[in-house]
Parts: sequence; C-alpha cells; structure tokens
Amino acid sequence: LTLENQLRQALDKGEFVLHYQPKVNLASGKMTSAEALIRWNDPRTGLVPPGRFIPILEETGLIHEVGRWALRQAIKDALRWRSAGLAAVRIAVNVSPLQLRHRGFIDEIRQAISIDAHAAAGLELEITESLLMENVQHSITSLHAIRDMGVTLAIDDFGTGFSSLSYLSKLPVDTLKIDRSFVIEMTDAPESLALVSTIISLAHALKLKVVAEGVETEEQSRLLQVLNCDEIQGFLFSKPVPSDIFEAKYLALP
Ligand code: G
Ligand code: G
Ligand code: MN
Ligand code: NA
Repeated sequence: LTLENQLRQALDKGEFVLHYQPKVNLASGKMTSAEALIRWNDPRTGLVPPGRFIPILEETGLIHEVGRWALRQAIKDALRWRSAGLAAVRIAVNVSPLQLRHRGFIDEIRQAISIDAHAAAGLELEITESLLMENVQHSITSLHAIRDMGVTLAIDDFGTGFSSLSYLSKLPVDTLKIDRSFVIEMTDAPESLALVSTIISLAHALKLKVVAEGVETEEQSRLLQVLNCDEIQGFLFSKPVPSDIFEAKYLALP
C-alpha cells in the first residue's frame, strides 16, 4: 500500500485526530486561544506527526479533504465546548496555501461555520508566510473574503518567508506568529533578538497582535514580555495535547 493510499484510508477510517496547544497572554498569564494540530493515529505505529504526511497530502491533493476535515473537526470541538459552558477560547486551524488557492475554499469555510452562530468568531486561520507572498493579489482577495465572515487570520512562521513590507501592510490579517527558530536563537544570538524585537514593533505598528512560537524556557518568556510580545505558545506552558485532555486541563471552569 502506498503512503498515499494509507492516508486516504486513514481519512475514511477516521484515524486523523486534532491535538490542541494553548496560547497564553503574557500580561495576564491566561490562555486566550489554542492551535489545532493534526496527527495521524496509525493503529500499527501510533501517532504520526504532520511533518511526515502533510507534504504527501499536498503533493497528492488529499490536503483539500483532510484540511476540510480538520476545519470541521475543530469547529465541532469548539461548539461542543461552548455548549457545555466551558471557558471560551478561540481555536486556530492551520491552512495549507494550496487550500487558500483552491476555488471552493471560501465556500467550504462558509459551510463549516454555518453550524453555529458563534463559530466564525471562535475561529482563526493560520497561513504560512512564505506562500501567502507567492500570489499576493490573490491572497489579499481571499483573506478579505474570509475576514468578512468574521474569522480572524494569522500569518504563521513569520520571518521565514519573504514578506515585502508594503504587502504586509495590505494583508488583511490580525496576528503575526514569530517563527520558533528566532525564539530558540534569541537568547544566544543578538541578531535573532534584534529580529524578534523588530517583528514585535512592526506588528504593533501595523496594529497586529504578535504571538511567539516555540517558547520553552522562563528566560525566553521573560524576555518576550520585556519586548512587549502579546502572547506565547510552546512547551513552557503546554505541549499540544489530545482534545479530551485539553478540555479537562484547560477549559474546566473553577
Ligand atoms: O504539531 P507539529 O509541530 O508536528 O506540526 C508540524 C507542522 O504541521 C506545523 O508547521 C503545522 O503548521 C503543520 N500542521 C499541523 N496541523 C495542520 C493542519 O491541520 N493543516 C495543515 N495544513 N498543516 C498543519
Ligand atoms: O508551524 P506551526 O506553528 O503551525 O507548528 C507548530 C508546531 O510547533 C507544532 O507541531 C508543535 O508541536 C510545535 N511546537 C509547539 N511548541 C513547541 C516548543 O515549545 N518547542 C518545539 N520544539 N516545538 C514546538
Ligand atoms: Mn501554526
Ligand atoms: Na509556525
């Protein structure tokens, strides 16, 4: 069986799962939202990380179906948590640039959020910087259509792509997520620190929220707070966890 066929079967058999990782506001120390991260629960080998199969999904076009599944599943989870009266958090879903380019994508989002009046406001989409910039005009048009539905938008892995500053100011987005490579190097390399500091200032100048990814140490967290970063995400606060654990650990009301 080729990996492509295995992945198709995995989708049919319901073997994909979403794990959730909290994002925490640095000023309040509280969770504000969470990122949904897909895994393949392969019954033979256990959890397979997305880095091993997203590229294949993208090459084979399966990303459209699996991406639609992830979007719908995250919205369902959020609806279940809201209906149960648990703490309200926005859920962020990763979108492949191939999905963004696909004709039917805007309608897919419209359909997915139609299950509940609060779904749009509770949803954020994360799109990597590098491919947003490949076809900027089309990206801008699509992002506007998404945002008009009340869904918020984040640029993922910021700093690794090649955003022209003039385009960045025209992209209708709400959040920049600083790539974790800069966060890792920040405490040792002055150039990386300068980059992180500059991205935070840039984000705020453009009235965007800024989230630092991959925060693993107190030192990084303190430094980011001094630099006025809004939120952090990373192993320091929590690894991505299965939805039932996320619910019990982070959504239970006091
Ligand atoms: O969870 P992990 O760190 O292994 O994720 C690795 C990469 O997989 C990240 O870059 C993340 O953005 C991507 N990823 C996780 N879930 C999804 C998803 O549902 N769709 C897409 N397109 N990418 C995802
Ligand atoms: O590219 P994207 O930001 O969507 O991917 C997030 C990925 O980063 C997830 O796969 C998640 O498992 C991983 N991740 C999240 N926090 C940390 C962290 O603190 N350290 C490391 N090494 N990886 C992290
Ligand atoms: Mn992401
Ligand atoms: Na990222």
